[in-house]
Amino acid sequence: MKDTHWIIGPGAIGRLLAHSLSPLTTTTLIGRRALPEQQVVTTPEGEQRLQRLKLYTLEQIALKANGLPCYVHITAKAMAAEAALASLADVIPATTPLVLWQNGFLAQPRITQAWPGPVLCATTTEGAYLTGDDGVVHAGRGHTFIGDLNNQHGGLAQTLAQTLNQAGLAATAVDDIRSRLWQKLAVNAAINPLVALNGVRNGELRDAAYSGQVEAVVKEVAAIMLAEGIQPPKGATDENAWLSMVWQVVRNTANNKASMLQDVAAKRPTERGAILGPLIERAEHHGLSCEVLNGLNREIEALEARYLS
Ligand code: KPL
Repeated sequence: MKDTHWIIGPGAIGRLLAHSLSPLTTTTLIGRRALPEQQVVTTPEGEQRLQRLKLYTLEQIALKANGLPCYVHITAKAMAAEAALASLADVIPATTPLVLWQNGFLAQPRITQAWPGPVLCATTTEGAYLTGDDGVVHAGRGHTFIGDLNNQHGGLAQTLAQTLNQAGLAATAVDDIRSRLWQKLAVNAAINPLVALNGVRNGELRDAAYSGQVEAVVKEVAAIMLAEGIQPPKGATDENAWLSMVWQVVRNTANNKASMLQDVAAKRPTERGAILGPLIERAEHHGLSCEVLNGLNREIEALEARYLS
């Protein structure tokens, strides 16, 4: 029997997953509003593929779903992940494996603690963006790491990684997903708020006007990571390792409009609560200075208030 995957959150990663998994699994993409079933994915090589996806709204899924899912992928944004799960909680058994695809470190520990079934977390460098209600561009191939915060579901993570690999999305099951989520969060904290506040692409952070601010954020982040026992990917523990990792991502993504900049431009709530929130909370817990992070959080909050109110 084919695996059954439900994906809740038809954003860029949700649709990329649906396009990739649909040919080899029974996949349903679930959103709040109806979307056209004919969907186009543009591959990193520029080829356009038309595919009929199974798309349901939250109201339809309870009535129309034929069988229960083997996995529920939650690809809604960090602030919406718990609400997305709550909207399915009466439809799926509480033993259903979940896969959380959020940035930051907010939804993951909360859902891991609250959900009785297995909760896998995924962190991905796949690049994708939407081009409207019926299109997603797979802008760059990346890699996805999968694991659970308590290292209890290694076999399940392996099985899912195998399925993703077969679907054309490179994936590896890991036993250090917590560190990997924090490492990504550290990079996001150094890049996203500054580019969102200044309306610049990632590469512009190298300009003299911003580079000092990047360094000031990384200084606070590095101290928090040290206190939390999170090492930068290359294994060093000094501040320079975090800084060089951030500059490397800035270089690699120089032309990107970071997700927080895109959120601000589209007048959507940002992921500041999932990115800056856990860092500030941990800094306060360890009695560390987080003036710069707090300042950025307040500025983004004020910016959001101008368009959300
Ligand atoms: O993950 C990203 C994002 O945009 O959220 C970075 C690494 C900053 C690349 O743009």
